[in-house]
Amino acid sequence: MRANTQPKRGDALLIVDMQRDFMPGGALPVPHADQLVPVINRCLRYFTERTLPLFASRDWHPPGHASFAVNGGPWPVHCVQGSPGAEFVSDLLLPPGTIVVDKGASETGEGYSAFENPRFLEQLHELDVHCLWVCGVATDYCVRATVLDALRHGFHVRLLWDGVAAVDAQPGDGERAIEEMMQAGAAICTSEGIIHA
Ligand code: VGL
Ligand code: ZN
Repeated sequence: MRANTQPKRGDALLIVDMQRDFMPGGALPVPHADQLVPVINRCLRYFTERTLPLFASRDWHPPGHASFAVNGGPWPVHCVQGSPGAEFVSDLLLPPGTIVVDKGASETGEGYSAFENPRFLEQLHELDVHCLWVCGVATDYCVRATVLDALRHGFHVRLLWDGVAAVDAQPGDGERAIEEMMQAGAAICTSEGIIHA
């Protein structure tokens, strides 16, 4: 099941939505999301040392976002633009060159996929990226939507199995999302596989 090869030229790391509101105690907590931080930091260091591109997506909603329960949507208010909950987790060691991809920034649209921001695809092309290594939250929402879009756009995807966490609103949602991403062509790998191979 594992497909570990080392990140190389043409590869980039994408960290999905590692923001305070998605951590335990936040507005829309993803169980165990805080435990991803050391894993993702190790990946960040690996990519940084090899000067490979780093992207960090950010859920970045206006107060009137359609996904909020107060506006008729499924979620509590979370990741409101400029609010403390929308900040990246402070112990995530994002280097200055990290490219931030905001999504969900208009009132309509679900805002799950980083490809909803058209700049993301342009930047991937500009930097000659062909393969995305993906980690972050949530496996069953933004990670899933972003990975499926990346595959549709023709990118290779390596999902960092130990670098993602799921909401699991229904038990098994995260596992089913991983299965779906694999069926669509994503390879599953681990941070251990990158660092110790
Ligand atoms: C997300 C639900 C609502 C995510 C964002 O980052 O997976 N999930 N907004
Ligand atoms: Zn959201």
